[in-house]
Amino acid sequence: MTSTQPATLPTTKRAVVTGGSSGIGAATVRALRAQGWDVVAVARRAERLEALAAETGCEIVVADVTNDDSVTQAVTSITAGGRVDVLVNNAGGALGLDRVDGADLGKWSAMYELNVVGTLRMTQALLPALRETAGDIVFITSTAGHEPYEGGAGYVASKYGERVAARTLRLELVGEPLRVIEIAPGMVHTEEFSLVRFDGDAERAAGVYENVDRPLLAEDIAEAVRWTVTLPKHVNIDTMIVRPVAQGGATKLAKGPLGFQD
Ligand code: 8X3
Repeated sequence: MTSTQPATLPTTKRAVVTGGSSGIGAATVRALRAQGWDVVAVARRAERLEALAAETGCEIVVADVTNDDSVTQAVTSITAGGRVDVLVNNAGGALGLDRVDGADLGKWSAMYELNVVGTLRMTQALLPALRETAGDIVFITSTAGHEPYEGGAGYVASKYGERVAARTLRLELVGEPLRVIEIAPGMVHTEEFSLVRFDGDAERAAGVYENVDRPLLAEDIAEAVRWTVTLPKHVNIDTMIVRPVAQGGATKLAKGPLGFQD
């Protein structure tokens, strides 16, 4: 009689999520944990990570993707703890909404350092481990990496840079069994994205979403991540743009009720 049991039980997959302590990152940690995956949440804020670990059972590593030593230590600890099947490059953010003629050079540099160089640093450091598992690298870019908007140039430039890094890496990895997946969210109402962009100005941050009928939630993007990394391995979702129904483009946003139910 032929046994229908596999010779060995499937190995639990293990993902690393940067910017894992809040927003899309934390939602992705929850979504992959709910799928039965082991997940390492990486972020700077230990207290938030500890709360997420208590809630989800994820592993946590306190690290700053903009710092070489911090990433080296983090990756040493992550790889000592087991295999890495997926890296979700989610850490990132926007600073300000300044026109080019008045832009703050420091903010442009900081966004490039975080969104482009930080992502590169984590990707380079985990690539050997990902090669061992024929893993996936997910880049959470933005629709800002696809089209400019007034006041957005510093963020847009950094997200175009991140997107180009992802596209180039995909070309360079052809012939190896790794997937490079870009998920580009449009308007997502998270706790911190606009608050950080406007330097803690809660009123201005709330104004971004005012009268917008259902901006995306972090969970919507987490579901996109979960779906793309659980598809059969021969399917690579190259680029996925996700916007709320209210948004037709970076500068085209409906205000007021749209008259539909989820
Ligand atoms: C967030 C989308 O439109 O604020 O990445 O740039 S937007």
